[in-house]
Amino acid sequence: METQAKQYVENFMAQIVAKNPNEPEFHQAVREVAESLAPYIVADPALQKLKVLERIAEPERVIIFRVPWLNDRGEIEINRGFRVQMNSALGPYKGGIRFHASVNLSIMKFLAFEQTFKNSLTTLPMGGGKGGSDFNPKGRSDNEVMKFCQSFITELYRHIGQDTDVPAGDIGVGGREVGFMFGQYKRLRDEFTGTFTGKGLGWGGSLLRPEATGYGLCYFAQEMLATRGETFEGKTVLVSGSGNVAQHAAEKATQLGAKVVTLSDSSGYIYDPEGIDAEKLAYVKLLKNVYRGRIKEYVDKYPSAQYFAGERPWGIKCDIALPCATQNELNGEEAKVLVANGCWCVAEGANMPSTPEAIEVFLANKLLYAPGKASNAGGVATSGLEMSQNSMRIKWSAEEVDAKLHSIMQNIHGVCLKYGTEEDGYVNYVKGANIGGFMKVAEAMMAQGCV
Ligand code: NDP
Ligand code: 2IT
Repeated sequence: METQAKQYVENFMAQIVAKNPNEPEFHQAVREVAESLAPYIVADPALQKLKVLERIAEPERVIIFRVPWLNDRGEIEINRGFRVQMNSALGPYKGGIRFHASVNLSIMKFLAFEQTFKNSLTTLPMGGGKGGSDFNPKGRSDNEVMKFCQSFITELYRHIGQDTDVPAGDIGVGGREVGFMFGQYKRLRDEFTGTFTGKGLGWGGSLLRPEATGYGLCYFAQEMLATRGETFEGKTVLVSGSGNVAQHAAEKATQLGAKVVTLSDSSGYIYDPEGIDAEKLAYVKLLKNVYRGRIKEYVDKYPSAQYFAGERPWGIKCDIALPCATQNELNGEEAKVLVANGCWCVAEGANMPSTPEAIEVFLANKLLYAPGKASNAGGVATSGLEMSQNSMRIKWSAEEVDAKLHSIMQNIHGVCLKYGTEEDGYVNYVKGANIGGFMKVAEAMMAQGCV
């Protein structure tokens, strides 16, 4: 069976690579899932005959479009917009929008593919999608960001809707950008609906949506730690990134008694051995979200910290690592350093931050290791809760949303245990999340026929 499964993966991946050339991130995400599923697929003639995985790896629709807009100097700028509508077996396409210079079709497809399994794990009725643009918001005025968002939506609006496709934020897209996109969408459609999530709290947004990915990550990590009789209390934690997910992961880990000692951005990282407590984090939020500054400015304010330009935080000794910046930000060599320094738990806030080589190191050393599609699902889960509140025209309290988020993360953890526990008792969360996420999508696709 094992050789048959390996052969299945190689044949399947050869087709994926041939059909989707120059898309390394997409190949990486698909291979990981195919490796987890292969033993099931080779044992199940129905899955093979109905080509379920083959269909899941082919987006239902990809929209690529020109985004022309006028900058503050009156010049025309042209960006490329994307929306990958990956899978609608479980509900309307759902997933964030990313604005970053690196955005391309491969990155959009890998994110939409991951989103399909993640959304399935939440148990909420959401299909998988992702969108974005190679627009770089850094250094742009509010006016330029608004102009760009309006042009982006002037094309995208015809492809989305509360029952069709519901975008949200991701890298480079937060409350400000969702506001501008929603405003233009509402203007073009002449409808006030829940077509976007991550909206402002005064106009349809859900309480706790901004916090949800980072908080959910820590709730998931709490469950992982509990399998070894442990908690966050007194643990040293590395966080990478300093955006939405990183800030709220650091906040919740600190509330749970841990000491968070790093944050980063694409220019470098800061190490504060005394810990980034609530007061320091309030400064980080102001610095990043209001002044849109760089993390190196932290050391001007708090001289107890050091800044390391051009480096990533994985060389610092820790118990727990929470990568919360971007894909492939933690490689095999860095994974070995983490393990050598005594790190025993890695939970991903970002999407696919660990390279395949890093994952191999974590699994070989039997770390508690959770892939993003399980551990960062709290963000999209709370987006699902925002959709429910919008449809019902009601607003839940922060306590209600937090309780639902908590129980969704506990449930995802339970699914990972169910499908990922190996013979020796080790929990392979990669396997657990991939199989658990796939099952529901596959059953729905088989029931819905050849579509
Ligand atoms: P933000 O834009 O708020 O923050 C992104 C952070 O990551 C910034 O600190 C940024 O630094 C850093 N970063 C971005 N690109 C790179 C890069 N190429 N190399 C190093 N650092 C980089 O985004 P989010 O916090 O929302 O997203 C972070 C991750 O979490 C992404 O992988 C996203 O897909 C994932 N995620 C987000 C969810 C959400 O609800 N927002 C939900 C689930 C997952 P810099 O300012 O220098 O670019
Ligand atoms: O990667 C993700 O799950 C997100 N960026 C959040 C998507 C959403 O629709 O809330």
